[in-house]
Amino acid sequence: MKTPIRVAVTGAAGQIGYSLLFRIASGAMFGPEQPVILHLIEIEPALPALNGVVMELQDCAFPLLKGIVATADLNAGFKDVNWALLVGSVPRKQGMERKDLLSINGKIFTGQGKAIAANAAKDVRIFVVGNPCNTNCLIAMNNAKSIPSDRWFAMTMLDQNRAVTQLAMKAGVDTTEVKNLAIWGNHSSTMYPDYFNAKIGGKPATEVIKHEIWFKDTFIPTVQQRGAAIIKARGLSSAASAANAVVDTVRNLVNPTPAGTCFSVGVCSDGSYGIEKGLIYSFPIVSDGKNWKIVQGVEINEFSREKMTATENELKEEKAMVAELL
Ligand code: NAX
Repeated sequence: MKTPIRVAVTGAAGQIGYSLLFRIASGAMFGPEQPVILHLIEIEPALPALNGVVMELQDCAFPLLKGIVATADLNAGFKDVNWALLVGSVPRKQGMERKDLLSINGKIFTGQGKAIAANAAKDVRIFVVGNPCNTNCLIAMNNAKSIPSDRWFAMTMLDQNRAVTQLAMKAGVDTTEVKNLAIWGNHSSTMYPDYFNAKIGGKPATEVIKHEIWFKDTFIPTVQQRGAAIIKARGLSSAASAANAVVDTVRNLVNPTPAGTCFSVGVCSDGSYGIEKGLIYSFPIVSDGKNWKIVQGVEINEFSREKMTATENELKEEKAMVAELL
């Protein structure tokens, strides 16, 4: 049996946590041979609810689950962890400006960044889900300078999965036929699902779906507004699909990417495609199971460039709003 890896999840008593933890413990994230110890981190008032989640995890008798730490203490929570999945954050309330949300959540992520740097395992990788996830990731990364910048990630896989399904449904094919649908930029309504470079059954998506107006007027807005549509229908934000995207992202990072394909995740920009260095920006990525790189040479037409710049500008604005936390 392999040595267990330690996986911290913040906001563990929340909606996403309730779907995510059981999938990690079942082996869906790290595979059927990899035991795990879960570190569940919550704020003090949520500890009783978290205790209920712990009891349910125990009641699954998962063979791969070798221990549970449930705590509101960040030092204990991040002690020796190999992965930190930062899901918990404060949701936007009515009347709250984006700046207010950035500032409230920003303070959470300065503290968590520092605690991760002080306590986590040498190989720790950090994946931010709590919104605004790109900028929260930027804040945590800048408060944990001892951890290399290639270990920080922000989630755009839910956007990718949403986009893949929309293309598959329109083309009348299985989702497995859709490849290389990259999300560029911020996880917000400005993110850009790059249909020009997507393939359906090995052919350019724009050759299979010969309907330029559909891509611009239906596809992009549907993907960009999907989160809001789910809130409207369910009265709650996406949770199971978000947890699924967390599993997909980590699995994509810890396994070699199949040849000729890529996946989307927010990473620290190295200036590729002219995107400002240091921003947490979603690119098409490939992994060898240990290291990842940004796919180079993707064709960028005028329309794509305009969209990529718009979402980059939003990230620059967010960065400026939290400048004092960096
Ligand atoms: P919930 O409100 O159900 O749960 C959040 C949990 O975080 C709560 O239990 C709360 O007590 C806890 N929490 C708050 N502050 C904390 C702190 N400082 N330390 C530890 N825990 C803390 O939200 P849920 O639906 O689970 O969503 C969690 C986050 O994911 C939200 O910020 C949400 O906006 C974000 N999402 C991000 C997505 C993405 O694609 N990047 C998609 C889904 C989701 O909207």
